[in-house]
Amino acid sequence: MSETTADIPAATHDGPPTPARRGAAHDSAFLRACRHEPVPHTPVWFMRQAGRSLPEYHKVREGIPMLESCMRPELVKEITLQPVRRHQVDAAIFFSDIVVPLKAIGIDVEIQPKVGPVIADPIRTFEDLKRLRPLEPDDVPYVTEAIGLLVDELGGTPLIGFAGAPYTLASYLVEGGPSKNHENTKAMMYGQPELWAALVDRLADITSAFLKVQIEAGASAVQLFDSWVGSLAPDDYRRSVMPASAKVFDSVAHYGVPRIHFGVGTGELLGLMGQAGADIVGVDWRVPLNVAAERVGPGKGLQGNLDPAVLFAPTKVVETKAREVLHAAQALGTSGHIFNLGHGVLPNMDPDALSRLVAFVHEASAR
Ligand code: 1CP
Repeated sequence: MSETTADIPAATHDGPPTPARRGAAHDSAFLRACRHEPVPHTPVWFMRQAGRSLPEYHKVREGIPMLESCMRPELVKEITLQPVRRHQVDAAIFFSDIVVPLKAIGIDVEIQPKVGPVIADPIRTFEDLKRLRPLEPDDVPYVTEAIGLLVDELGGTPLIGFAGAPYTLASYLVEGGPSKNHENTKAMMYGQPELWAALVDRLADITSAFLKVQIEAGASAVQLFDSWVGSLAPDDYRRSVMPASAKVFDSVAHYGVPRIHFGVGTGELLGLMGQAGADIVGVDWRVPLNVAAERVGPGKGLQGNLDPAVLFAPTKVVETKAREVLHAAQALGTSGHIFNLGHGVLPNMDPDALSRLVAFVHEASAR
């Protein structure tokens, strides 16, 4: 990282008084680790910690469709805070979804229970691209409002904003929904490279705008989820995806907030994902962190990487495996590691196992 959150020039923000608000979290273990500064303990949070396995989440969401719930600031605040209260994690992740900006510009998308995002009219032609208009802050006023409420309430706990990366968003838009093999997406990428380049470039602009809204409203860090990019070979990633993801990282570089880049099954892409512009690279459970550190190279932090399925094993096993993660992270030196799962919390996970894991990581890494 070239800048720290302390260096954010106030003049670059014309929205709410963000640097001062973010300032409350400046000395948190999470932001210190992002800046490679000494930490009192390894910070920990979980991807998909909001929602999913928490009974209090299912209670407040009852009868409210997923995307509608993302548009209600008080509800978003409550759901974002639930895992912070319950697990004592070191960071909150904003409750939203990667398809929220697409819905906000008028794409007909729904999140179907137990399925995921479903797009009524997939994007397959240059004509279809016209539907992907730029995102303006006024398209997502509920995001700005919810983050304002949250930052006030979170105090010293940092809030992570996020967005879907161009490849992962493109996979939903082109396939029309979740897909195992991404055959239509790859057919476009290989067979119509100009259309593909135009698609991911538009998505880069939408994603950049969505992250900017969150940062200007007070998010302390951002994570770009390229969940499904692990299905690509490195050369294809470099040629067809990296320019669009790099555009996103560049567009928010001047804010000086840490930028995390995560994908699943991306062992072969870790170096390139760092080069795309991330300050911290998220690693799934397939690559030990000491190996990931070599692939990513010096100067970048790492986030991860306990296999989520380990949480279904007895506590002793969870602790042994968590200790192995902490041990492998020592390759990074004394800081620059954020403990997380190698992918999201699973819906049927025992919330108490997650709380125990947070306490264990704090205790085992206390310095
Ligand atoms: O901690 C949190 O849960 C924060 C909010 C959050 C985040 C960070 C949600 C709420 N979604 C996401 C990101 C997201 N959404 C990703 C990237 C992260 C990842 O890889 O897990 C992806 C790929 C999506 C798309 C999506 N939305 C899926 C995956 C479908 C597939 O292709 O397999 C699903 C199931 C959703 C719905 C969704 N989003 C969020 C929640 C809590 C849910 C479940 C819906 C519900 O509770 O009704």
